[in-house]
This record gives sequence, C-alpha cells and structure tokens, in this order.
Amino acid sequence: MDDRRNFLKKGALLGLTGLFANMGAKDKLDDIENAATYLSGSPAFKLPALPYDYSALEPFIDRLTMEIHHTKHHQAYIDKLNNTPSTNIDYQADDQTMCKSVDQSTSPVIRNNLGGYYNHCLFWQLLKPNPNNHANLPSGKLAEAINKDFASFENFRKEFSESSLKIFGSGWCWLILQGGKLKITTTPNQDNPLMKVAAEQGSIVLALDVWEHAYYLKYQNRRTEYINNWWNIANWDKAEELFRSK
Ligand code: MN3
Repeated sequence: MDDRRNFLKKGALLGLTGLFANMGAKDKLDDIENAATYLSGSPAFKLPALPYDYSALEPFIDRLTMEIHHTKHHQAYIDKLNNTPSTNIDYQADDQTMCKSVDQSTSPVIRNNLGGYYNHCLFWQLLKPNPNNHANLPSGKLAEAINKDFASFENFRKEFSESSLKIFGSGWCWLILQGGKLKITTTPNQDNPLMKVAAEQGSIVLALDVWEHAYYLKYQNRRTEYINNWWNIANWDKAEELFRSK
C-alpha cells in the first residue's frame, strides 16, 4: 500500500515538475494529464500509437488487418491486464523487467496478456513501410553478426522463415541475442524470450507475430506468403538499435 502511495505521489510530482519546466502548451497539457492519471490511479497499461498509418504497410499488410490488430487485439490484452491485479508481477516496473519476472507461478491470464501487451508494442516498432518495395536488408553491426552466426543473410532468412512456418497454432518467431550470439527461437501463445518460462531466453532483436489474426484477412491460411512478404517490411534500423543496446 505504501509503495503504491509513494508511486502515486512520485508520479504527481514528476508531472508537476515537468509542468513548470516545459514552456510549450502541448507539453503542459500532457504533463497535467500524466499527473492526473497517476493521482486517479488510471490504467497502468496503455495502447501505444503506431509510428505509421494503418495503411502504411500495404501492400504487404493491409489496412484493415493493422487496424483490427492494433485497436482490437492489442487493446484487448491491455484491457485484460489493467483489470487483473498482479500477483507476482510488479506493474510499476518497466516492461522488460515485468516480462523477465514471468515464471511458472505467474497466473496464465497475466502471462498471456502481459506478453500480448509487450510483444505487440515491440512488433509495431519492428515494422517499417516499404510501399515501393525496395530491397530491405540489415546493415552495420547486425548484418555482420548475422553473417557470422548464420553464415549468410540468405541462410538466416531461410532458417527464420522455416521456424516461423513450423509454429503449431499461435505464437511468435524471434531473433534473440543469447550470450553474445544470435539465435532463432519460437514461443507459443504470447510468451516471449524475456520470460523465465521460455525454452530459450535472451534479448530480443527481431519479432514476427504468426498468430492468424496478424494475417488471416489478407492471406487466409497462406502463412508462407505472409512470412515472405513480411521480409519487405522488417524494420532493420530498429533491430540494429535493439542489437546495439545489448
Ligand atoms: Mn498479434
């Protein structure tokens, strides 16, 4: 209880500090809103805005799929999480720390919805519009590491696609960094490699959602085609950023 109270107080003070420090009217409004949110105990988890329009990933992912995926599916995980008091997860911790706390004792509803919340926040950032279908390849340090750990980009692409295709039912395919080495791994449902329940743990570099809700409207049962098209819109800049931050 005390922790919660301190958290609220800290949030309100941060909001007010920001209010006086920032001169822009928009900033002030945001700060007032943030302070009010902390004081009222409003939902801890919020749907992030997409960094592009719903139609921006066309022709590879269609507008309607993106809109439903974001406003219905992602929102549903967030609503469920906000309505479920945590047992062994500290909702005041940062997102990665929360995911790393998920173990076998975590209730399935929190495990699934925390994963659903976090995985999608990351997934949106790991997609990038490419309307003119330019060649889309990693560069820099990440490209070097992929060549080193998978022999070539083509080989990596083949292995990642095969792993994505092999997931039975709903799940995710990941490129992770584990002990300084890149590795491809998959998780069922909304688990991710940060969680203690994952077969392979590591920091996330790249993520692919292979739930049917991610592609069914456009591709129906053709998961292979969805995966092949996803390579055109994988955001290698963001992947490189995640890779370098480890
Ligand atoms: Mn999804």
